[in-house]
Amino acid sequence: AAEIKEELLKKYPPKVARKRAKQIMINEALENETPEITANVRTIPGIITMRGCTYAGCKGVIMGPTRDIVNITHGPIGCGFYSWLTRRNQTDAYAPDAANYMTYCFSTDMQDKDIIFGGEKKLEAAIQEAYDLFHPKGICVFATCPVGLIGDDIHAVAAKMKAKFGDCNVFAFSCEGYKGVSQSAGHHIANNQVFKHLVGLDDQGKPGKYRINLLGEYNIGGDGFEIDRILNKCGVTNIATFSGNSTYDQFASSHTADLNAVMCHRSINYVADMLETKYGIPWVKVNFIGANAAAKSLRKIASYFGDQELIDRVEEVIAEEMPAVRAVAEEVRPRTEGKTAMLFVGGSRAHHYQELFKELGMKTISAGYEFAHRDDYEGRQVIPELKVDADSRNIEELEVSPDERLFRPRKSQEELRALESSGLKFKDYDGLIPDMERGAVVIDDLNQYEAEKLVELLKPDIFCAGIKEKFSIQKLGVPMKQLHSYDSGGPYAGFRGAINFYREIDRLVNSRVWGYLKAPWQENPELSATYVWE
Ligand code: CFM
Ligand code: HCA
Repeated sequence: AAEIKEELLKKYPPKVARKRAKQIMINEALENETPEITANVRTIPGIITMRGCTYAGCKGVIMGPTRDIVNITHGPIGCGFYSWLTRRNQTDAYAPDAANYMTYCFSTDMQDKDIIFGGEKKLEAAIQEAYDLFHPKGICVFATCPVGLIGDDIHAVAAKMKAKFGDCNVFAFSCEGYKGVSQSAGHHIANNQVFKHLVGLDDQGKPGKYRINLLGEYNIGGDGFEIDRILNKCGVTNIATFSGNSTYDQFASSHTADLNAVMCHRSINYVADMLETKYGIPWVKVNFIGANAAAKSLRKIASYFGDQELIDRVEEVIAEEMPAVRAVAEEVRPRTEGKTAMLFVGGSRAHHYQELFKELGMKTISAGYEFAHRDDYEGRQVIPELKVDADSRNIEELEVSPDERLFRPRKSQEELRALESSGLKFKDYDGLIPDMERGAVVIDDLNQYEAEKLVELLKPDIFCAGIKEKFSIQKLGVPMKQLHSYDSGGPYAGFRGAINFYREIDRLVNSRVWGYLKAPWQENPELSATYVWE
């Protein structure tokens, strides 16, 4: 395995190789010890990264899936267009009274003259137009790179319009693309503003006996619909999903839930902490990707509430759902057993999807995140030792204290301790590395060059990543599955999702079509355009 790392680094100039060496790790730790990896640092200039920008993380990822807030991109049109539903986040537009603005792409469409003379007037007019047309509950404004550079005060414009309307919550996000090292900074900026301007405004919330929020689930390919189906069946009420299939009112009443279940740790773990500090809601990590993982998560939620009625109901649901899942797994497994996978996705799927591959008897030989932090690799125990650098200091950390009116501990200290000693872990996430086999290659912020090299060296049966990687991998003769957009498939969460995934992976790893395909330059070497140094 060490040779693999050496091979990956061989072509780099020494300084680049030294930096990348800290982000490439062979999982060869001693027992009970997780090796350290460098993460959440700037991509080296010149490298073709898989990452996106801070604006993408804020507007596209976190706020994109909310249907009844008008999201206005203040910037050139490309930014708004790129972040317009490319993520395949779905919403239930048939819900009663559902206002759905997700099919629109709102942008101030900045031009050269706005860059020169300032864009605040144009932004004000855009907010007014959106209000007049739709009368939405909320309007959000997102800054793009040029807005940060010219210094438009988007927060002042938003505050002015909010005061003017009186019945529409207008707030803004300083999520200029260049602001952080990746999308991750954008998640934080988005979540902070939602927490400050929206959470806690509505004390009603849906009624129910077992009331939770689902944090870090974005309803890609309908994953959230399947999770909601399962929760409903168990009798668990989902007050708010952050932010798949979400609405303004869900966010506003999320502080009334009694438990936060955290799915994507990277994009939202700090919100779970803030909700606990301010309102007294404990949190647990869950994972609904993989049938066994989903069952485990349901049991975790049930054990938190501790009612025998719920515990029994969850077991009934699992017993009802599992036979169909097992039947497909058994059918497929003889064809998938022993095959190998590589997973390179943003911040949590590279970990979560390993569960599904395990259920197919497949081995994840290499994986990594585009932009997750060390705690997502090594576990939350490293958080106190994380280095604060100029880039992370740039992202606001909210100071949160118990709310005088709304803080209400959901369980007493003794109850929490009793639950912990019975095996339920709060605020806990061990990260990806401990779940991976020894000798597996863990790589942070993988790039185009390394992706191709890795496939050439380890020849996986399937490679999972995003749209930028898709075609270059297929040209190497290896099947490629997008784990961001799911190509056009999904859902893959929950029990029905597991069935969809088993069938899809069976088709992919057992189809020989990519192996037969030759890229034009493989058939006609004169097209390979090799640069010859004279
Ligand atoms: Fe969380 Fe996500 Fe992901 Fe993410 Fe993303 Fe995404 Fe992703 Mo693309 S919030 S970190 S910023 S699970 S958009 S729904 S698929 S990179 S692994
Ligand atoms: C983003 C969104 C993205 C991109 C996916 C991809 C998504 O990072 O801005 O590269 O295929 O999930 O749509 O992560």
